[in-house]
Amino acid sequence: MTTKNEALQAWVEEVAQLTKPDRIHWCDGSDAEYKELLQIALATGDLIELNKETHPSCYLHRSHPTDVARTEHLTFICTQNRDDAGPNNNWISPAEGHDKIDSLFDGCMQGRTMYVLPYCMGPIDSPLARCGVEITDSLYVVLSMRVMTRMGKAALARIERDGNFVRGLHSTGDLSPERRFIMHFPEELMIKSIGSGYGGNALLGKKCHALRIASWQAKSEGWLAEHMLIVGIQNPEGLTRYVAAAFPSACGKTNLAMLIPPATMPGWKVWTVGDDIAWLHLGEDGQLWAINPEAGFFGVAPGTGPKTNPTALNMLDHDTIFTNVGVTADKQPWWEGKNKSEVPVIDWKGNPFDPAGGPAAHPNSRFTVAARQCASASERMEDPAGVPISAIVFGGRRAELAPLVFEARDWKHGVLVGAAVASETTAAATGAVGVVRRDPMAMQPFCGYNFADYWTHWLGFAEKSSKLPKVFHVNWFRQDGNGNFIWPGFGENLRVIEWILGRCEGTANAVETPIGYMPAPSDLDTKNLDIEADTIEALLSIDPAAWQKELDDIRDYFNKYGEHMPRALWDELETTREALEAKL
Ligand code: GTP
Ligand code: SPV
Ligand code: MN
Repeated sequence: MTTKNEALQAWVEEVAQLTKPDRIHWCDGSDAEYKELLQIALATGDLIELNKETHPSCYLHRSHPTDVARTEHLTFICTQNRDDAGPNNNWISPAEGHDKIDSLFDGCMQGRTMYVLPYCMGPIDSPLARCGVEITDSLYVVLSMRVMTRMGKAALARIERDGNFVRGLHSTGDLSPERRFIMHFPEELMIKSIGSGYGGNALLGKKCHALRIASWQAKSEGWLAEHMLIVGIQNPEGLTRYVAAAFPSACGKTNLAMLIPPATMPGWKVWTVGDDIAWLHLGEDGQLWAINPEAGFFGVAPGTGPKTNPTALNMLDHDTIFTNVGVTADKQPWWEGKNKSEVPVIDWKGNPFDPAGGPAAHPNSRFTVAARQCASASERMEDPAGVPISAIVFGGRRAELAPLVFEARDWKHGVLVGAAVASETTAAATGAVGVVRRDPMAMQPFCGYNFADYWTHWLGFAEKSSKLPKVFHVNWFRQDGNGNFIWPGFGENLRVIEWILGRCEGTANAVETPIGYMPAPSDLDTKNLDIEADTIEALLSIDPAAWQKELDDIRDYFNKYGEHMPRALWDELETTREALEAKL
């Protein structure tokens, strides 16, 4: 199979000349092809078959031990003007970038097969969907992209019809961190990634295309590409409202997207539309409409258990690829928090498990599974128009400071609330874990251009519509002095969502505070919730002195963006500061 699209044909030939593969395989995405590639992956050891009885068609992949998370210091945005990439990105010029990375691609596929993967991000018949082609020499990437995107024939047909597509070139190279780069050329709609086989570095449809390149396109075309889950919340009266929420990596998006209402909240239902990425467009009705560009979930395994996320656990017992989890004696996948009755005997590196040597599953071990396997999958997951968003929720992992929930005064204040998100770092990226860093809109690793221009773009929506969603901030991760979470989280988070939707409908009460509107303890539904009154009090109060320090930190951070900073954000910060000072 080759293509009628001459630009694509020419690019594939050009890449083959550079990388010198033994064979070229154009993927059609069919079941027969999947079976054939799976057999090769099992023979090469790229995949290991798990227990056929308990986990039919489930496989384990072990990545190189130095290649288990995104590597942000090796990720670049290559634009003509350095300013366009902004202080939030690593930058080198496109010419230098191509030079540097092409020298690593030279001959890197010798003796290997080069796979050409046409894929579509978003429902194949959606005008909001976009296509790409990834060229890779990794079978793990091929098999994962088939789950995570609409990959194959239909995508190629769309590319041949519309003409445009994002180009992604990937090779695992020699896996050496010294020769690992993930480069983006937004002006050319191109991605080049070498030296890593890990998810976010290698499955180019996901963070590289659907966030970094798409955010760049979204800016010039008037839409938003965001690191957000999309979830439908159905109340006991049967009314469903959709919420989009941006939390940094490993801070609870998949869990909220698949939340199981607590037994104490009968009649509520939760419908999953997406768990990681949302593309948002203003509809003709003035509302913000969201599609999930992905077709699968690449979720964090540790902590996924029968109490925390049974919906996820239940979809993982067939047709799933696991990456870097442990294994039990009878070859079942295992990770910390999965359940208490099974025990791991092999760790994520493939060695006999020794509890003294760390966890059995890598803290950033993951599952890759088709969205249709999710019991709470929304019937509108495939809707070409997407779903209308009532509320945008920002959040972070903050042991201190940030209350359980607050509401922005209006859209512009909401942009400040998003731009001011900070969160403790997690195992989703290499580097220290548990350090608070600024992560605006949960997009620090993913915004493909200057954050200040991005905030200007966000602010601009205020002029385009009067029906924008309300904006909120949540924190499920407040801790007591002993490091215990004081909010039960998971299913109980629905109580906070209930208040949020009540605010959107105009039925829930709030008190005005310097940082925005907050529920008084009596405004939050805590019926049958086993929690002390003073814990609720602590979760719903703010410390003005600590917040003043936080505002200083936000100011210092914004100063890095110099002339690019939109005036309106400084004004919002000043309004907040004045309100706080009045309380001190
Ligand atoms: P990425 O896929 O990296 O973007 O992560 P994510 O935002 O989807 O995070 P996910 O839902 O996978 O959660 C990450 C970790 O946080 C898991 O170990 C969860 O068990 C834990 N977690 C999620 N929600 C909560 C919560 O409400 N409270 C607490 N304490 N932990 C939570
Ligand atoms: C994240 O780190 O936010 C993820 C996993 O969702 S990755 O695809 O590796 O980016
Ligand atoms: Mn993510």
